[in-house]
Amino acid sequence: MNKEYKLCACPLDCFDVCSMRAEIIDGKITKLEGNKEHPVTKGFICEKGRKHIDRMYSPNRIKQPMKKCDSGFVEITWNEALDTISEKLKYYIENFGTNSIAQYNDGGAGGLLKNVENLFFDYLGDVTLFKGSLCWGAGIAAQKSDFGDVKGHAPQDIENAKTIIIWGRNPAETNAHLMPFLKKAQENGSKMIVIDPIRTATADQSDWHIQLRPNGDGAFALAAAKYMIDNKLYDNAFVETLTKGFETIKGYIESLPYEELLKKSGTDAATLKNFVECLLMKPTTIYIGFGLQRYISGGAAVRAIDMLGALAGIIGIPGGGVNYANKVYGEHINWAGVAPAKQTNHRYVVKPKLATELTSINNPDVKAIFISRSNPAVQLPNTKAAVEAINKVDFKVVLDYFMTDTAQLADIILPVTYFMEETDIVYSSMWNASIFYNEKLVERYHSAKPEFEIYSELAARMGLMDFPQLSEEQWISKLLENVDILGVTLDGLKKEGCAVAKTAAQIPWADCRFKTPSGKFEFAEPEIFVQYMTDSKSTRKYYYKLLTVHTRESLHSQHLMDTNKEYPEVYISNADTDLIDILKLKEGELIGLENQYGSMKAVVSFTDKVQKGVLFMKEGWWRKNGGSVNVLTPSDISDIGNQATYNECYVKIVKLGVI
Ligand SMILES: Nc1nc2c(c(=O)[nH]1)N[C@H]1C(S)=C(S)[C@@H](COP(=O)(O)OP(=O)(O)OC[C@H]3O[C@@H](n4cnc5c(=O)[nH]c(N)nc54)[C@H](O)[C@@H]3O)O[C@H]1N2
Ligand SMILES: Nc1nc2c(c(=O)[nH]1)N[C@H]1C(S)=C(S)[C@@H](COP(=O)(O)OP(=O)(O)OC[C@H]3O[C@@H](n4cnc5c(=O)[nH]c(N)nc54)[C@H](O)[C@@H]3O)O[C@H]1N2
Ligand code: SF4
Ligand SMILES: [Mo]
Repeated sequence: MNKEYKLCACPLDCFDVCSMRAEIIDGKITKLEGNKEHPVTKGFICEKGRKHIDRMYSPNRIKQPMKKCDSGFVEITWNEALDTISEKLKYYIENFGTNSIAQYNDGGAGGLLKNVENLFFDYLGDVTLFKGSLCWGAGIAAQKSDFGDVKGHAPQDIENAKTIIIWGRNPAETNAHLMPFLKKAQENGSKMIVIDPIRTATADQSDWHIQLRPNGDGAFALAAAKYMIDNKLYDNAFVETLTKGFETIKGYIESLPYEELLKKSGTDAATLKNFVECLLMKPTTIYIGFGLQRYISGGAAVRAIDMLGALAGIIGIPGGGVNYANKVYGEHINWAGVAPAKQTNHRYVVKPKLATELTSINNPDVKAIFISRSNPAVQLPNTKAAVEAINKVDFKVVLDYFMTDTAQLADIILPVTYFMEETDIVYSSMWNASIFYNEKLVERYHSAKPEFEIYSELAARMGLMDFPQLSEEQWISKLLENVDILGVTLDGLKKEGCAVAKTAAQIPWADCRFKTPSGKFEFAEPEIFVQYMTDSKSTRKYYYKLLTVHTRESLHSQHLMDTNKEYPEVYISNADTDLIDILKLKEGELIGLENQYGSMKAVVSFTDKVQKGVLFMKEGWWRKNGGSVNVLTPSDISDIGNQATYNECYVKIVKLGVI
């Protein structure tokens, strides 16, 4: 028996990106556990991490490329699959131009070499790509406007904070390794406040849960700013020397009536006063999540919170910061060194609007679409229309491990390798500055191939002579050529398995050199906040507000594949007495949810975690299990950043079987 241990990292689209230790017996992974030596993830992995073994060895994985025929999918050889794809591409390009080819992907796996697929399309020419975000776009655009970039404090720095504000974020479910840092800070006397319309598992661990109305955050932050300005409580030194645009925003905020702001946020004057007092118990750190920016005014909400950070003078100090995400490595990857000589000029469809825009772009129409590292048939908003739009495309290629709802739409499915079957670099955390060398640990499953190999073979078939034909080791060393600036070397990574960027700012903006055009923190112009002052009810047709949240059981749709429940739960406030007294809804009852985008069935679960009129559901349910909640969500975008607005969702509750 040959037994060995190797390090690897979990590449799921999760804040944590855990360092793991794999036990390998006779070439088979027998156990995955946390690497105790890692400074952030410290030896603990979640259930999804442990499930990697089952998923990698699952008999349900796709073994061979598959082609859709009248009778369903049939297995074909790689040669047949790649020949068919290249012939189709050549035909479409010749007859309709390169713009008729579209590429859609997302964060389904965090490997560096996964992105070689993007390069293929750059070499192909001016194709159709997707811009905007299902995830974090409004907040990213907001922080770029205010600070010039998106930087987070090192995870450990939270322990320096006296006050911790977790705003629209639910780390107990989505960022498990933030929780021990929070707990330690609380044990040392820090006060933790959670602002969320749902009393989440994180709120349960807080010292104070402020339950705002959904989308009440911008108004609440403006009210807090007004309170600080009116009472001259703001950090004058910071504002005077390090900010731009204060006088204009001050005049606007002074003109806003408290009553209206408090009404819109669903809170009261005492809460506001108490909140500002806590905010000023410095150092204070704010952690913003992604739920609160999935609204039309999502960018404005984040800009209002950034503004509070500036007014409170908590920027650039230990235990401070307005943390949204942490972009460390991306800009240092040497894509320029492998890019095609000719600059490409792609055509873009706004990703959250795929449902309505994919079919409306023409000259040329999209004839072929490649979908990878994503499950848009479940995860895109307005999925009924999105699936129809994807179905209208002549030729669809999906790269995945499993027969997902999206793979079902494909004409050809290409099976990809699991991360333990390939060598790659992983640095996909949106929170900590870790980077990992993931060595190939086991043989590939049947005929599965890594993306870089698939696209290298396609490039050769397409006659893209300049496309770099490199081995995975060569790709990695080429792409990491410039990361030594972060104190990381490939040799060191190979030896140690992981590293943390040394020069990545532990305390962002401590040097007071913001990356905005003015070099200062830039307050938003009043116009961006005006939407809080206009009544959005006119566009609202249905009464119940439906929020969707991420859940610890699954990374989006991935781990809900094997759920044996027939329908998802919808959580309904037990303060909604009309539903109980008049509609006679009962716990466990199957009901219908409906709006202008679609309808679905869900099982009633009453809860005291939300206020009257607010429902919530977990995202990621497959169609075979009654999903996806996205049949009900709008394909609109936020004010800035082209962000999907999943939480702008109102529904009607339908009692089934009753007319
Ligand atoms: N286990 C697990 N972990 C994950 C993921 C997963 O699917 N599963 N997904 C990963 C990804 S891709 C992402 S983007 C992150 C997301 O991480 P989070 O941002 O932590 O999670 P979300 O569930 O998107 O939203 C966070 C909270 O926003 C709240 N919210 C909704 N509307 C409002 C509002 O108007 N105001 C306020 N204040 N709060 C509001 C929701 O109630 C929810 O509790 O998690 C990552 N981690
Ligand atoms: N209603 C609602 N909808 C949401 C959200 C919400 O809060 N509410 N959240 C949104 C957010 S934040 C995000 S980030 C998106 C996520 O949207 P997606 O990224 O589309 O979601 P996943 O379900 O993670 O799908 C990833 C797919 O990639 C596959 N995969 C994994 N590894 C690899 C690989 O190495 N190569 C290839 N080719 N495929 C691989 C998996 O098997 C899986 O099918 O969903 C969004 N959708
Ligand atoms: S899903 Fe997140 S918490 Fe779980 S093992 Fe992977 S990185 Fe760690
Ligand atoms: Mo996300």
